[in-house]
Amino acid sequence: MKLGHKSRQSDCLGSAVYSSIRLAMAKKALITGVCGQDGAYLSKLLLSKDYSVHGMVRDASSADFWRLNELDLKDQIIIEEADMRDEDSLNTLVENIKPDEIYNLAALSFVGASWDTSVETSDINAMGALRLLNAMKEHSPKAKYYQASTSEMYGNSNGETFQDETTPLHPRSPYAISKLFAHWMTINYRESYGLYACSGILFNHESPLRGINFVTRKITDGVARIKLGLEDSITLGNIDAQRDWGFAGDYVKAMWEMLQQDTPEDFVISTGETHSVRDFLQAAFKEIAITDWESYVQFDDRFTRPLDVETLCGSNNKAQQKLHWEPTVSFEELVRIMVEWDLKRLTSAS
Ligand code: G4F
Repeated sequence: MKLGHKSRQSDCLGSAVYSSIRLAMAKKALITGVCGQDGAYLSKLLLSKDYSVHGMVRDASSADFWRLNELDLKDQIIIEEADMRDEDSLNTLVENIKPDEIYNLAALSFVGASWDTSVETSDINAMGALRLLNAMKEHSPKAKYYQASTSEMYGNSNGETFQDETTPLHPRSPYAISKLFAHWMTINYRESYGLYACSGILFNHESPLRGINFVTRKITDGVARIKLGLEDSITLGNIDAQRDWGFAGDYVKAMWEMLQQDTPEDFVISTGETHSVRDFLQAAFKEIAITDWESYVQFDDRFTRPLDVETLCGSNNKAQQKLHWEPTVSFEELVRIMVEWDLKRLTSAS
């Protein structure tokens, strides 16, 4: 008995030592915006690769960890407090962690709200990225930096069918302009200081972890509520807008790949297919066997924007060639996954 106990104890000691050696040797990643959709999927990916993941939040006592809890990750992440608006907090954070990789995902990301929050949006998305780049340059210049850039930067792209890394940028919202600043600062710091800093120009990417104010989740949640008799319609704005929608779980793999290259470069990440909000509605209602979906959809001007981007469709050729990355979830599968998840969630809540 005793021997067994001793041996279990030494096993425990052995595994504790092994764990701390592993932790000391593990690559350290800092993720800003860890509580968002991409932060959660990226954490999952990095943990599966044995990274030690430091997730930055502004205030741990009020942060909403539902996505990390949904993926059962919360206890595996080292939660760090800092604020994209506070230079000192970012300097201290980067100096203390000395991360190998920094993923800047923190942003006010809802385009529609950015006209009303233009100053805060610029402070967090644009100046925040600059503050973080400065912190990295000062305290961890060998780190690799990923900037979450966006297809919103293209605007209407003068009728070009596909947008790629060379397409001219013409942003149409305060959000897109704030991201454009961060995008160019990332390029500038790479060229000026030789930092490993790059941007992923990600087209729309969705999942069950998407916030409810984005059109895809609003639709799948609404469709599930209609199916369960909780609501009788969905109210939307411009349903003729077209987007290139992929699965967020695929897109975080591209972020990681970008930081594993020999030289830092910017990449478009997209599916290469575009669909209208109408198409999304039709596909989502099809999942609950409703074909006359128009009778369940209402229009309200409150959900339109002063300026909208009409069509986005990205060419992912460069990512395919250099990162060997391609999307694995089709448009129809994505819609199905999201509707099924919302149905399950609402059924178990009732
Ligand atoms: O889902 P959305 O709000 O996404 P949007 O504006 O394309 O931006 C998303 O993708 C970007 C990447 O390209 C990210 F950078 C950004 O942070 C965000 O993740 O709206 C999609 C389209 C728009 O044209 C919008 O006008 O749907 C239209 N729409 C129609 N009715 C609506 C609604 N959008 C929302 N959110 N709510 C509606 O009721």
